[in-house]
Amino acid sequence: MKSKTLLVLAIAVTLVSFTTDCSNTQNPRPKGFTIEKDLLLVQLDCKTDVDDLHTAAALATLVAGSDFSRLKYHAVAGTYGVQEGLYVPPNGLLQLSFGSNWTDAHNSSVAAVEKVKTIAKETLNGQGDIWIAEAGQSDFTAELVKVLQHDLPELNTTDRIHVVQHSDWNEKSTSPGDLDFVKQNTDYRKIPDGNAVGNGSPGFRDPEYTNWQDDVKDPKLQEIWKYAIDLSNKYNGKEGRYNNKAVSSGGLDFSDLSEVCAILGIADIKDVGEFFDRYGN
Ligand SMILES: [Ca+2]
Ligand SMILES: [Ca+2]
Repeated sequence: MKSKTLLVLAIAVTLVSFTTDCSNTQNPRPKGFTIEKDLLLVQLDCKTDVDDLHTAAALATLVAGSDFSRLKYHAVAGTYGVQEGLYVPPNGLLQLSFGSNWTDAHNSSVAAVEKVKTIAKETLNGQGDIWIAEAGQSDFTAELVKVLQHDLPELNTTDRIHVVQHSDWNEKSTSPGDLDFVKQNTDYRKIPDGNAVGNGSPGFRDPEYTNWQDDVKDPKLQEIWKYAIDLSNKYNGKEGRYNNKAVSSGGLDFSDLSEVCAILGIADIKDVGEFFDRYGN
């Protein structure tokens, strides 16, 4: 009896280690962001939801802290897809938040693809990877990947270009061909929606979070948040644009920052309050 039990145990142990081995070879640990050499691209559609403005302010807050002082990042505005409706011009806010470290794809998508391509190639040539937080749709990403493939035919884009998306709506508002292309040609990662708390992504939409002034002490960041909130109030629900209820009730919505958090390994942040507790300055 005893030896039978031992035999069963031995077989079980062998089976378990065999399965573990298999899963290790079939599903290697997904790549993570390497701050020394990788580049973060934050691509804001700004059409027609104003929440990208809050996302820009939250990104400025994050990079102002010491944790990410070495982060190489670049913001792109106007990376929308096929959705109808009016644009929310973020230029003044992005200038204030990032200086010249952003590109305007609304003004000229072709020129923007060329400019971001040059920035991306610098990272790729230095053996770094590109990480794209899609605050909007994937049309711009598709164009960017195509020009990189043209310039760097040896580049394995599914290994070196990572795309993070949190929104079904953003996917549905991408040109279907472009979405397929990006899914096939990049390391495409879909994460839970950052508009809700407790689903595995930080929940960064909070209609009741009106006391941000208490949590942002740095004068420059205060100026950025005030600008972002004033600008979002100016455009929210106007001339057919989406009416973001979190914004109209005086709260905050930087749901798209959930993707940046996934990329930077800080997706354990629970909500808006915890974000400001950690990075409010
Ligand atoms: Ca957006
Ligand atoms: Ca949102």
